[in-house]
Amino acid sequence: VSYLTKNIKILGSAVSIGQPKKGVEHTPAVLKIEKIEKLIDPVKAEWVDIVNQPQYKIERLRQSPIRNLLENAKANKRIHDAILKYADPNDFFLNIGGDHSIGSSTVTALNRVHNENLAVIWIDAHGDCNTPLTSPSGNYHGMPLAHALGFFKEPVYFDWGQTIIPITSVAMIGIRDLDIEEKIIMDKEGVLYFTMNQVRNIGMDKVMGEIMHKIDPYGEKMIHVSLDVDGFDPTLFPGTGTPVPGGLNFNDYKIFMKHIRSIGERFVSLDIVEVNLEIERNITLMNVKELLKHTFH
Ligand code: 4U7
Ligand code: MN
Ligand code: MN
Ligand code: MN
Repeated sequence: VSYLTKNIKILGSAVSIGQPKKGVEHTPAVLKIEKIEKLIDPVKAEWVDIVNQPQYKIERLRQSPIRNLLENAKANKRIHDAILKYADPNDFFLNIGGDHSIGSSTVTALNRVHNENLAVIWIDAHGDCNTPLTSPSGNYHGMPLAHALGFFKEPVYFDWGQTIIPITSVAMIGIRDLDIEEKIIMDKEGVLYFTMNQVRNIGMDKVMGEIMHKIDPYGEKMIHVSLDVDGFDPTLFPGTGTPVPGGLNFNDYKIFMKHIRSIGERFVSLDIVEVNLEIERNITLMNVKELLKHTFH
């Protein structure tokens, strides 16, 4: 059975506090005006809600190595609670960001929805595995995977009972910009990642074969894809806050989707994040729609 037979619930996460560039919080509203649900499936796809971030002002004095720690924690709690409220294990759940700071709550909440049986494929130019102590920027969007994997804890602020994703259930594709200390953590903890060079050398087909074998050896896990559009080449998605040259193209994505399609109804959810239409609108919006076509048709 295909995931395409399911109802598709779309949640917007209008969040930009995970990084300093404004604009990315408006993407859910723009995509709602553009009626992407019609493009996805005129009958089975619908928006359930758009979660807004709390009021904030850029900190003048940092109280934590995480910029806007409290606001990030609040935004993530709202998203976490919205997913537990709206997500049904029988539906497909689509999260529209927002910056990638929402990834820690989408992944952990969906893991709860699916009885702690979620495996995650994280498409990104970056590792998103900084801890507050290694982060060169203090921007939480560079830390959500580290958080979801339990590489650090913020129990006082992120008090929504984050369930930790086992490291054996996670794989990354498209990596080409890791910070030095971030890479040390990833290698020490044994994060499975495929760099852009590896994708070019062995091809997406082989990459996905190895990933599925590693994260879901018995073919029983529910699969979530967290897709940071900066994993793609910036010529395709120029509207993103942290572009890095030399990324994925739509041919790679087609091969990726061929593998995802073969897991059928166990493909349960997708994040699309880091789309900033105020940085560039025409090409980026066109390719967001292209991405949705390749994913849902
Ligand atoms: B994204 C960075 F230092 N590693 O931590 C950091 F290079 O969600 C970038 O993948 C993080 O876009 C990018 O700030 C986070 C930086
Ligand atoms: Mn990211
Ligand atoms: Mn990124
Ligand atoms: Mn980014």
